[in-house]
Amino acid sequence: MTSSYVPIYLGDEDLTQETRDLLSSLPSEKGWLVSQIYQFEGSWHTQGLVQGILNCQKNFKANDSDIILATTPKSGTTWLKALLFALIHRDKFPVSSKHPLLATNPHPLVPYLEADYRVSPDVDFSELPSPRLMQTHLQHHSLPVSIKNSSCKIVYCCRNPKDMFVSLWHFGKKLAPQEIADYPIEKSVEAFCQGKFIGGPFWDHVLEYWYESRKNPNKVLFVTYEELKKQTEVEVKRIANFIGCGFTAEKEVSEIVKLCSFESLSKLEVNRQGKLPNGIESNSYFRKGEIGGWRDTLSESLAEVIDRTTEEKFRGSGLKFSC
Ligand code: PAP
Repeated sequence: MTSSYVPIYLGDEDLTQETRDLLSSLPSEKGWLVSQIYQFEGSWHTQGLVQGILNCQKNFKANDSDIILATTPKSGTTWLKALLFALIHRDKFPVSSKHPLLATNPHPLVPYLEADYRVSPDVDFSELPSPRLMQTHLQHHSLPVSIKNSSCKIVYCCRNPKDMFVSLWHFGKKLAPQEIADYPIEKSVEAFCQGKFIGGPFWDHVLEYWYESRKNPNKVLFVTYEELKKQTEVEVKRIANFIGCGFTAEKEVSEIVKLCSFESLSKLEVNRQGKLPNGIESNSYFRKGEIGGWRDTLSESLAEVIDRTTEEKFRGSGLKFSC
């Protein structure tokens, strides 16, 4: 089903004059997912998100103890929000029938920086329990300066581009106005490979965090959806050690992994029904949760187009996706 709904944080109302002036100087494109996108600091965004990014860059002050989850869209954000929330707060919220993740979708539990700054330029995160956990889709070079200059930690997660594209494709079809929902998949793949979609280009996003994680492994942890899926407990322990809350009991690890699994979360009433505060249906964030699911949607020739782009962009980086 399609709707003409645009999530609040992508909306184009109430832009400041400063943002309007900036937008008029930026390259812009019509296209896939939303009617107009703008290239700001090398990445493509809606007008509303440009406003949110500017507010965030200006007003967000990171604390040394903060944990920032950075992801490319549709690459495991919901899953990692759940895992990180459960890990960080496991003393306060041990896994039990009263765990907040059983009653609340992971998204409202973890602020989304540039979207929250879009909705309210003076949003205040000082009330969040320490260590504060927040999420962003920003490229590394666009992060607020205090994230880069403080000792806060960045957990980065990306996913193989074909599954990421397909996940975004289905999400977009559910949310976008009719004329955009009918956008041909061939043109969407083309836009994806040119990087011209919300949050794109994919490869530049991944490479920046990849190199940062190698340069500064205590600051940036590089995680992939595929590794997290294949060896969840190993990866969750690696993440826990990185953010300074390593495990002593194996049972705790398996309980958290189970609580946050696709199978558990997607069955919960709270994730099957209703809408999130951003206006998006909760179940939009739980589709298949698989590796290699792109085969149901992409023809071999379109998959090859994405593979060729990946090969070109990742050449010499040491990075590879195997599916
Ligand atoms: P976002 O960046 O817009 O917040 P994000 O959560 O990264 O979205 O992506 C949603 C994808 O993660 C969906 O993938 P699919 O379309 O290929 O199915 C969704 O199913 C998957 N997902 C959500 N929760 C989990 C989970 N607990 N475990 C594994 N995959 C998950």
